[in-house]
Amino acid sequence: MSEATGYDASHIQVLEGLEAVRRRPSMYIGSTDTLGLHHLVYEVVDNSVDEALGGYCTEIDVTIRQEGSVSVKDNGRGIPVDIHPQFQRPALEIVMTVLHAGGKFDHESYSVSGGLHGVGVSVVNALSEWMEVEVRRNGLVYWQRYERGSVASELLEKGTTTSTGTTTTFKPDPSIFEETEFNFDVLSSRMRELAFLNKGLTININDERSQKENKFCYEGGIVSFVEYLNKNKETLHRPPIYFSRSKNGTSVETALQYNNSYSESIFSYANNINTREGGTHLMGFRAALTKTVNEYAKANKLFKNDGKLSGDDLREGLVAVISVKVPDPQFEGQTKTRLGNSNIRGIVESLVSEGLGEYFEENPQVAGSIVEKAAEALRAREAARKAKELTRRKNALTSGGLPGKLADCSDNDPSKCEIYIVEGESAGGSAKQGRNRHFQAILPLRGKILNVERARLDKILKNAEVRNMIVALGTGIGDEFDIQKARYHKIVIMTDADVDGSHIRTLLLTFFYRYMKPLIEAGYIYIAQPPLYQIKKGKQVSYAYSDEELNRTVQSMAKPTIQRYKGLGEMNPDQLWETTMNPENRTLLRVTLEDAVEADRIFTILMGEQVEPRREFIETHGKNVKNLDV
Ligand code: 0RA
Repeated sequence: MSEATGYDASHIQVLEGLEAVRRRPSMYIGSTDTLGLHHLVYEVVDNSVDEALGGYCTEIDVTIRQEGSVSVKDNGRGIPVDIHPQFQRPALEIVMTVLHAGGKFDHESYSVSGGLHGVGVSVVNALSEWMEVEVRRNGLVYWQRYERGSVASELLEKGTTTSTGTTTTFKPDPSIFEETEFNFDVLSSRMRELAFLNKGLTININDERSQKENKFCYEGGIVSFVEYLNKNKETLHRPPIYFSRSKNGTSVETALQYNNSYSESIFSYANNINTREGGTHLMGFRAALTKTVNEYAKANKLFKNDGKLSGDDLREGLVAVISVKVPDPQFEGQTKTRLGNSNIRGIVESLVSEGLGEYFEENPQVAGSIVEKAAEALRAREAARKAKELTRRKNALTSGGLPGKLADCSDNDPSKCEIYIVEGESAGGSAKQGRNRHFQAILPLRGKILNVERARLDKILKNAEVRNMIVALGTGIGDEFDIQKARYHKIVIMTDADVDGSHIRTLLLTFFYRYMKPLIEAGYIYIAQPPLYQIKKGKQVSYAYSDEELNRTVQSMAKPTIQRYKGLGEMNPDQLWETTMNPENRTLLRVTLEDAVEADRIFTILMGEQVEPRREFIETHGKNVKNLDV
């Protein structure tokens, strides 16, 4: 290869660098599944966002092309194209083909780096069947093409221009990725998030396959983000509390607003990366919130009987976005989404305390209502503690007596065990008869479980169906929740394929999301897929799980009789086993938490107090109930 293209030894090394990326892609982008695939786009967009952070770029266009490639265009300064003194090649080529070369230019400002991001655009190049970059700079349009990370054309001049910027187009290599189809909604959510986090930046996303498009630009930045998260909630104060401060090269931006719900939604970011596992910035924020409110309440004699508000009390109904920019972020944890820099905790704590303290002095009414709300939460938590102790004494929520309605399995190894949570006693009966009792347990639910979105934990724990479920799962709940104690690693929700069934399923998912989120994150929660139709002709019986499948089957059988299943109860135990429970034949949908922001909003819409947004949501999404990436 070096002979044909005339490259010297330094280039061979370059190619070896990117070869390593192709040999072990997961080391650089986390995985080669659909998650890793979408990270390629984030990596390229991050570079343009960096240019925007520097104040040089105001607009980014992301386009998903028909052929499966993605283009990212920005109106920044354009990647430099002059000859790099060390490599004697154009700087652009070095950025694209040398591992970690991206950060060697400019970067007086800190960039989005660390975690899965910040690995450099050369990694994307290495994992692409081809990549083409157009740079508009110095009045000229430059262009270069690469294939699987290697230079495929010299840097060419393709004409003149009056604008500046960079356009990167790449097609992921199907020999590397298990899945190469981009999902518009997934990319769109991340673009919206980036637009919220970078006030005033316009991000357009356009899907040429489906003609879908979105334009995101928020002059309010994370204040708009909090308003978006609270859109369908009743808020305690308006507008959200906001402040932005910096210290020792670290900047902290925070927006927060209380609503009248009982759950907490804090989204934390470090250098534009969603730190799902939290970290030192989140700890600093929490400590500052608790400290500042307590200090304010004490100084203004707002406590009736010398109480002290806990962090939990203060986070009830809190929606907050905290975004920090850190010079050298260390990302830790299983998914590399926990900020580890230990000095950040103190910096964030002191900046948030200052910002919040000043806000309270200037807005005593808001401060007063926050204290009052937290005091009410404190009283409720006391009541909940008593309720929990009561149930614990009855041995109901921890180990010991399993619920009578549970038909447990005989195996004791949780990793091999499944529990089916089944709607209705009759379907529960069929499931008990049809199951493989070795590894499948059945818990029938009578009627609807409580809507946990509209109740506090104390009330939730009074609900017998919920209690049965907690006991059967074995994990405990609230501060006692422990995933290690899970008695089953597959928890399968099995409900009827009708409106009631989908309501019960949503109630259960809301419960898991709000109170047992680690089960979702661990991938333990599944949705059973019972068939919608039985198709029969003489002795030949088959099942269809969708209308399309029904049509296909009917065409191949000619005049069969079709039975539409209205509920699980219409299937006998054998049929239920064959179609829905037998691991050989069944399909289970695994519930994932791809997009926590959307999940939070969706549960609020579906289960919150306001009726109108819920109706709207069901009307627009009703046809897509199969998509359970909540
Ligand atoms: C370093 C220096 C300069 C521009 C960039 C990086 C740059 C990189 C990317 C990646 C995507 N879009 C980008 N836009 C710009 C230019 C420095 C100068 O002009 O003095």
